[in-house]
Amino acid sequence: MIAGLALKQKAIPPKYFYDARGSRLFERICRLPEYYPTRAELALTRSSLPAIGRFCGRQGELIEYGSGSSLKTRLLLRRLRPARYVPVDIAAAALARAVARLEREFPWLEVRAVAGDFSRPLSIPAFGAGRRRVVYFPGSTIGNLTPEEAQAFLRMTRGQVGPRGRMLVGVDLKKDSRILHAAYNDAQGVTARFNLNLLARINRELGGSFDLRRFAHYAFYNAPLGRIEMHLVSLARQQVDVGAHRFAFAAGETIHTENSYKYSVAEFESLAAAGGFAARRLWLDRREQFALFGLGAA
Ligand code: AVJ
Repeated sequence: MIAGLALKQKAIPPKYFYDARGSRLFERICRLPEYYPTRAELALTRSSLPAIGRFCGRQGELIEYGSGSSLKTRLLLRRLRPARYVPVDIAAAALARAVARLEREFPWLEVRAVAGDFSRPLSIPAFGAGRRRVVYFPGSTIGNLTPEEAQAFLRMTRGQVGPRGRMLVGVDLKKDSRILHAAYNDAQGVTARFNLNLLARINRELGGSFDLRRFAHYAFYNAPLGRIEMHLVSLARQQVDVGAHRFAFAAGETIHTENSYKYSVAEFESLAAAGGFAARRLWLDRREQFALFGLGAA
């Protein structure tokens, strides 16, 4: 985190959004009228569940990059009845809560949680040789990675699932920039609080002296790069201490806190191919705002 604040373009990786307060704020974002991805993905998952079930098969191993707290996950668990479920999440608290709930709801399911950063190589213990491994990566969190990072990540996942394996990945599609802008600048200001919470977290955990009233949320669609960018703008010339480090901010200078890449179907299909996968299935919501790709070995 400190290293990012020392960069020419100050930056903090989005994984630091998800402390307990950040995770709660994100759950509120998912219910906002402007933030369509969660509802779109849930609707298409519901309506395509039989086809998704046929594509993935049953009694295999389901690995999810995310805590597994979502309704989508529970729909999949009921349909796929995996022999083992492995949720992987950096937010240990959210993960523990989700696992406790899943174990109550699915007493027949073996749950093996992994608290870790899925953008890094993960060692997931092998499970039943004959069983198919399915990786589930919902929510368009793949959008936090640059296309180069996403390609490397897909290649790593291809290695993990093997030639018989499958991957289900949720991808937010390119669309009218006004819809995208509104989704990251909601009228209630929840996304702004989610973004600013990063500074409160630094103050709490690293002894920072950020005055949140002197920073503002700023999110826009960068069309040439095909991504939403979130920033925190310094509203004045100021100095901030973080532990023994002092950082100077000019008025208008920003901290880059998140990228959320958007893809066309064709763009994501070629990214998947570069990662060693073939896009074998495609499920879209009614408004074609969000896609779930079913990937298999190329
Ligand atoms: C969880 C990364 C998919 O980029 O849309 C929501 C996070 N950031 N509002 C996204 C987020 C601002 C979200 N992902």
